[in-house]
Amino acid sequence: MDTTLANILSQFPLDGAVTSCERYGCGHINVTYLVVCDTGHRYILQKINNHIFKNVEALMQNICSVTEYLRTLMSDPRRVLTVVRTVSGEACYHGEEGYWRVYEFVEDSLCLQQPETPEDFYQSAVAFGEFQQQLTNFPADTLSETIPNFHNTVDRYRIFHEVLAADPMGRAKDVQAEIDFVLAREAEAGTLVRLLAEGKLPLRVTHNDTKLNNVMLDAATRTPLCVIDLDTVMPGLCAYDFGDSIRFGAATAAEDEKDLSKMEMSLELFRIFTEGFLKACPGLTDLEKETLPLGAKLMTLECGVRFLTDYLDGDHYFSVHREGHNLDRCRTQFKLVADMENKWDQMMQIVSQQ
Ligand code: ADP
Ligand code: GN1
Ligand code: MG
Repeated sequence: MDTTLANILSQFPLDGAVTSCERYGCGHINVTYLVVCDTGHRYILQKINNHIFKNVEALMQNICSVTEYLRTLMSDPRRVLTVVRTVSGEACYHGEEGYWRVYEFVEDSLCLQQPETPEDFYQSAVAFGEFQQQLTNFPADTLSETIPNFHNTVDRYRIFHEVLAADPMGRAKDVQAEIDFVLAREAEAGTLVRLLAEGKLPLRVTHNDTKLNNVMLDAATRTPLCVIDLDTVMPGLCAYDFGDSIRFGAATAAEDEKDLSKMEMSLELFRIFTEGFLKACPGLTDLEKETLPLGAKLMTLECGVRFLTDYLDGDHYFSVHREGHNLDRCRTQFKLVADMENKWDQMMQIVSQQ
């Protein structure tokens, strides 16, 4: 094993000697490794992306306080993500090599990129709905905003306009159709932000990155174990969590699929997710419920705008694995938005029937 990784791992009180440490998972933000010890004990090691998360101490503080809170509600240790503190008791190790943290590996679990069955998606809805429900009484004002304005779609547009005006890579001329798509929806994009500012929607503690691959299911029962990737847990709107789940999980193709004819939003998956989420998270206000379809549309639009912005800017934010990767991602998101616009009446009907 790499001596740098060995040195980093020596900062943590692991159960046994490390036998391997390999890159793992499909996240876009952190660098993730699977660590195996000679005792068979497994861990997740992550290099935290401190370009994106400017205050890593505050971020780890958020994660520790949320997981400690959730642990008081749960008896099974696999039902909450577990931070392994360093030998000196810190929530992460900070050295020349950056910021690193270790989690217990959630064993006998599944982490899916796409639902294998509709039931898997239903169970992920239960996981994210329960997560939000369990944090209803968590003191939101003790959490730091790990990325300010994370789902502030108006601010995402502001950044898009800035990058478009600068056009540092000279790429704008090739993506006029995508730019027009964004501009045509600018007025509507601010709706949730406005309803929040007007006090019409309540601020809750939300996950803010509710992709299907941020939930762990029990491999045997295929029911929820826990929600992971807690870097963006902070105050937010219910529609953000609902919406981001639909964006990723109700899509009929991968986020970076090149063949756009494969990409649609499945109304059946939308219905299934809505059912599971609302069952696990009752007590939403009427307006919160009513704005869930809008959450799906705006989270998808926002994500597409972020991919397009990063493409125009030279691919600094999201990990890219091929040329045009962010542009491909942006196109799938816009295809999904257009599909949601076509299916809008049915989406509203499904939510109102719950
Ligand atoms: P990113 O922010 O880069 O998406 P994640 O925290 O989501 O990073 O981790 C990336 C992937 O690593 C996850 O999608 C999952 O497959 C795996 N993973 C992360 N934490 C755990 C864990 N505690 N147990 C098992 N797998 C995990
Ligand atoms: C990133 O960390 P990961 O891969 O789960 C991003 C999300 C995007 C998502 C798009 C902190 O999520 O906001 O929706 O990629 N996370 C951050 O796949 O920016
Ligand atoms: Mg993730």
